[in-house]
Amino acid sequence: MNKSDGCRCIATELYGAKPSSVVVTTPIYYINGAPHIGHAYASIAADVIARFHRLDGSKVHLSTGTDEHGIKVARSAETIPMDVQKFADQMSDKFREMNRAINLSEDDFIRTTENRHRESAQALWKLLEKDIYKDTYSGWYSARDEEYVAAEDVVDGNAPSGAPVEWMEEESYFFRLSAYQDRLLDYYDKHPDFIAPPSRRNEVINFVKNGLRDFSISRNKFDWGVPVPDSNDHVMYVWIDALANYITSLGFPHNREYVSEMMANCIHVVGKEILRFHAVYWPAFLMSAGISVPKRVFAHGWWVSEGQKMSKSIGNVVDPFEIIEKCGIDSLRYFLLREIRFGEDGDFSNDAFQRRISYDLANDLGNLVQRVLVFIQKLDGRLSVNYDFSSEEQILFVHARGLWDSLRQLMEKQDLHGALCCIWDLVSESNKFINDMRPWELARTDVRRLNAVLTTLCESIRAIAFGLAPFMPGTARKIFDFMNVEGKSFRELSINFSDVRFDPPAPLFPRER
Ligand code: ME8
Repeated sequence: MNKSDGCRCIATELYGAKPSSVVVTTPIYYINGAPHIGHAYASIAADVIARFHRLDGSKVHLSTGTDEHGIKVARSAETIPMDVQKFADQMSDKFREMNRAINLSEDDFIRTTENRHRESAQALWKLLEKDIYKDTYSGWYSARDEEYVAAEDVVDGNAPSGAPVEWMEEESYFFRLSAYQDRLLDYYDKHPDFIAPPSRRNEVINFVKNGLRDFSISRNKFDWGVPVPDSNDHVMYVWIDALANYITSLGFPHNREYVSEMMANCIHVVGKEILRFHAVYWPAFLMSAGISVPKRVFAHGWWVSEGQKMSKSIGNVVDPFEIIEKCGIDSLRYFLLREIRFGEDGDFSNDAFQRRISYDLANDLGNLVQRVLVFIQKLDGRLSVNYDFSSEEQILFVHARGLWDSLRQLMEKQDLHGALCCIWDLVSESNKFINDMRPWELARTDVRRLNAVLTTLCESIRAIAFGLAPFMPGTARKIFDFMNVEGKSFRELSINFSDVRFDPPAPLFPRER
């Protein structure tokens, strides 16, 4: 490695600017209960995707919020009893609190009871009117799922999800979904990456191939919802209202061209149970309204707790606030995204969580940073300029410099788990490099070589911290602070380690709190 391409690597050169727009969304959550680990998971995943693209130079809009209408919420308020709007205000605040606790970098928090949203949902309805007609609905409804259930799917009075159903008979507006079957199939065919992970694609295609029925999109025996335009006695079905949040957040009904352009760059992160709403109903609505269909709907899996479905009656609901208080948010973010592939189901077990914290975080990453920075303290916190790199060092340099490109490829597919594994490969290689290079011996025998070894390790740690920044923003920041580059953004970070005054490090992951 020569002087010009030695350790003076400039992040912006390495990582390249990629100015494009990316919209990332979380589901908007029902407010009938307090936020739990499942909500935190979906939002953390969306946050990582958003942060990654921001660091990669894109203009990002991350939206989240609360889904406040519908029978489920109205009934929850009734049982307290409490005014439903007041109930909504209180519960929505709990989700804002969760966002602060999980370090969500949202650009917008949207509540479906806001005026801007009512305006947007009603404007969307007007655009759909050519596909809307009035008829009478009679059939089964599951309030817990806020979903109509086909008669053949009702078993012993329950929906496939296990939720009880109730018979409904009322005048209703219908959306002509049946007219979109071919267009949807054509769309899936031409956009093979629209539904992710790929394993979920066939499930949706088969559902659509089995035939789409028009479905009811209003209620008239109930008023906790967005009023249907030009109708005195109907409110919108909560899912039309809810899905519209994504365009409300982009400014709809104003500036429709911009909204449509942004939707084409949109990645929806949703749980697998609501994939159908996002990959079938939502694109049909958008096609009908003349707005672009999102780029991707990523369906993530479900967490259970200690092997069992989380439920209040079992008392095994994982409370994100408690874990964050005890172990810190970055540990939780890491565990959720590392423990399972994004898209698969997971089991939140305390043992597995503790194992990840002590092996991956404290031992592998924490010790790497600690060992290197403690060594540098032995050199009075400074490295001398040294471009005399051995082939072992050059190999590690190349790995470190290639990290972001590898992450970019994985993050294109929202492979968050793969990205963390890729970062940990570099962590392991760096730890192995320390063991092979034996800096403790070099400190006695060859200080010049010691400088080269430590410089290489700093470059590797810098790349690790940069890669970790979307996943564990607090930890990445701490590492950069130890390296005394406070105030510089990760992208600007220009490395000449001989200019850096290193501070004595504190442990990255203190074992007890
Ligand atoms: O469905 N494991 O809201 P919701 C993993 N308002 N993720 C989980 C989870 C678990 N055990 N439990 C919940 C709604 N989630 C609608 C959405 S969007 C326009 C409207 C996550 O409060 C998962 O992302 O039931 C799921 O899709 C979301 O929370 C559902 O939240």
